[in-house]
Amino acid sequence: MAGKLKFIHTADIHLGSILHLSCDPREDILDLVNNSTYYAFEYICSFAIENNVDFIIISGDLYDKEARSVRASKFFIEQCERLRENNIKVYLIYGNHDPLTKETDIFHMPDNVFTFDSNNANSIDYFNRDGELAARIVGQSYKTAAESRKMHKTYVVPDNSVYNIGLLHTQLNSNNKNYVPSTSIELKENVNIDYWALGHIHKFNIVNKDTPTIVYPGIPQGRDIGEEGMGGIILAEVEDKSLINLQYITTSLVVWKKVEIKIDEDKENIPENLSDLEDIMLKKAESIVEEYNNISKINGTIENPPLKGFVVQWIISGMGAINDIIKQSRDEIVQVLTKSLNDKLLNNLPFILSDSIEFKTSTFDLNIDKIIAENQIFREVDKVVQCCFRDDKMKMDLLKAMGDVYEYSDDVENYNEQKLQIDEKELSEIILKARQLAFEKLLERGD
Ligand SMILES: [Mn+2]
Repeated sequence: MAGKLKFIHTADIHLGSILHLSCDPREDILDLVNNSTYYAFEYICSFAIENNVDFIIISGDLYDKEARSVRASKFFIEQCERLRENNIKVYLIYGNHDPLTKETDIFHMPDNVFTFDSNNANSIDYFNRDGELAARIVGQSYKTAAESRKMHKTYVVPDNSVYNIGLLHTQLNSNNKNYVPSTSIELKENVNIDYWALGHIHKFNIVNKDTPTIVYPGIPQGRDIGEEGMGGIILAEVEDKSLINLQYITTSLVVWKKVEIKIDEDKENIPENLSDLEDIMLKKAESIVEEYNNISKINGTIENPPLKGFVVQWIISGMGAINDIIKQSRDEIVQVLTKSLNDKLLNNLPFILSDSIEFKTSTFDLNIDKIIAENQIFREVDKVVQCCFRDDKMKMDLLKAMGDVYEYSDDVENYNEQKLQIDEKELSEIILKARQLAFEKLLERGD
């Protein structure tokens, strides 16, 4: 039936990038660290075949680097061959991480793969398996890593007699002009487009539910703690030119998770030593797995979700006497505790990999507002802290004092790989942590 259509919308696969762990991973986990982005894409293709979709659209950043690796290119082609055997087409634009600078590919692309040009926007007709015109796909690739062209304004389709899909790698509704600046209003102005398949933002987001549907699928496999949570793709179904189903399908093999434990939250169970603390962490790990099992039961449509495990970054905070133990040998405790947790949790399915443990505990009840109000010395320290927040020059001096390894940046896409990035939020956290440390030291002195 001409009016029926089923497709997958994905983006930001970043083939070839590895998982950026803080720890040295155990050998049996190395394969996942190096290959999860590949496995996630392989899963997407298997899912497409099992669900008999018409086509897959990829809205940019298929590859991680401008210099596409030979291995990633070969892998992509092999997967597309599988799709070809199953009569599934692939429509693809390139983004800021894999711009189309040269018009040549390293290998021959199979004939079921359609790549959009970087000079002009093009519209491609999709004919379904009965040979009927069933959709049009319009798109344009990046030519360079930064693109200020408002490509979407040149997306033209002849009419709205079929379902029209626009592929756009864009930073929507933002002041940043480097990534095809667009607004929801501009997208809606193109009345012939029914579905805007966006890419670039690595988080799943339905920007507009009604027509036109505007969606970011997010990254299928997160690569660091900044890409926390279950990554996935969109499965869309269309009947008689209207979207009848839009489903988020999780595709991550490894899920990143920040977990905070407040040691003074459960007053009956404040840990007295490291064994107590480890017990609390183990219980928490159990609840992560339980929560996941419950979710997959609810969404139980997929038989074999690819998830293998979680990478957890622990934050231990709150007040308790255990802080005296922690203070004395923080680094050694992190090492011993991490190893012990990994020995117990890394062999399970899904596994829990404890990647890092950060202690933010204190011995005293640091009611900071109260201390500042009551004591002149603390007030003076806080004045300096407040200056750091207000005075940009002081802030930058502070950053300089922390060492050359850091660089201030709030653009996650466009950074110097030689340096560690610090944004406003992290810098504020460091300043507040410094204040806490100073207060603790002062309180230790007693008077
Ligand atoms: Mn991306």
